[in-house]
Amino acid sequence: MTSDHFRERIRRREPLIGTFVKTPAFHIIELLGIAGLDFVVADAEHAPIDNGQVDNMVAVAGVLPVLVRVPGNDPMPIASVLDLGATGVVVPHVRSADDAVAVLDAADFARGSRGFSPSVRAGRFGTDNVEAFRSRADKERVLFVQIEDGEALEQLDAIASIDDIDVLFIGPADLALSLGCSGADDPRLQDAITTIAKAGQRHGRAVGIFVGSVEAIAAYRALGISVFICGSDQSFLLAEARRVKRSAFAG
Ligand code: 3PY
Ligand code: MG
Repeated sequence: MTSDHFRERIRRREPLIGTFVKTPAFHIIELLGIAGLDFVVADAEHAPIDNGQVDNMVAVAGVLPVLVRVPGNDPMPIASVLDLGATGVVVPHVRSADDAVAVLDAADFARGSRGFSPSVRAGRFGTDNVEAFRSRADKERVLFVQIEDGEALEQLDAIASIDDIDVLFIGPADLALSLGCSGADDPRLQDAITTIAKAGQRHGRAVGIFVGSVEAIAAYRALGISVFICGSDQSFLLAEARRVKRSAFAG
C-alpha cells in the first residue's frame, strides 16, 4: 500500500528487478518478497486475474510493492486497483500523449475525475483523514505506461515529457509485432528500444523493459534503463522444475 519509498527508488534510478505474477495467489507474492525482489506486477492483462483476486494479491503489498497491470487504458480498473491498495499500475498500449494524460486523470484525485470513497483499503477502510488519504494516494502511486506500439514512437517526446508518469515501460513483444520485426534480434526493435531509452534520458523519465531472462539486462543497463520485469512466477517455476527433472539423477 505505501510506496513512497518505491517511487523514490525509481526516481533515483536505482536498478530495480521485479517479475510478473500470473497465478492469482498471494502466497506467491509473499515468496517473491522473501526472495528479495524489488517489486511484482500482478498481470491482469495476460492472465486470468479478476478484481477479487487482485484484492487478495495487493493485501500483501506491505511485503513488497505490488503493482497491477490492468487490461487496458480504461479509467475504472486503474482507479479500482489503486482503491484496493495496489502500489501502482502498469498500463499497456499507451499510444499517445492523450492516452498518458487519461492514465493520470484516472489515477490522481487532484486532477478531479477519479471517483472517491474513503472506505477502501487504500484509505485504511475509512479510518484515514480523507484529505490526507487523497494527497498520500496521489503522492505515492506509481505509474508505468507501456510503450509497445509504433504509434507511440511518433509521440514519444510528448509522452516522455509528462512529469507525473514514473516509468516508460517497453513491451518488446508487442513492439516487435507492431513494427513488423522478425524477432527479438531484429535491428529495428533494438533501434526502437534505444530511441525510447534516449527519450527517457532527455526528459528525466525512468525507463523500464521486460526481459525473458537476466542475461539480457546488462546491455539495457548500458542504455540507462533502470527498471526490469524478468519473466513471471510461472516461467520461474517451469525453469526450476525442468532443471530438477534434468539433473535429479544425472550424477
Ligand atoms: C510486451 O513485451 O509486449 C509486454 O507487454 C511485456 O511486458
Ligand atoms: Mg505487451
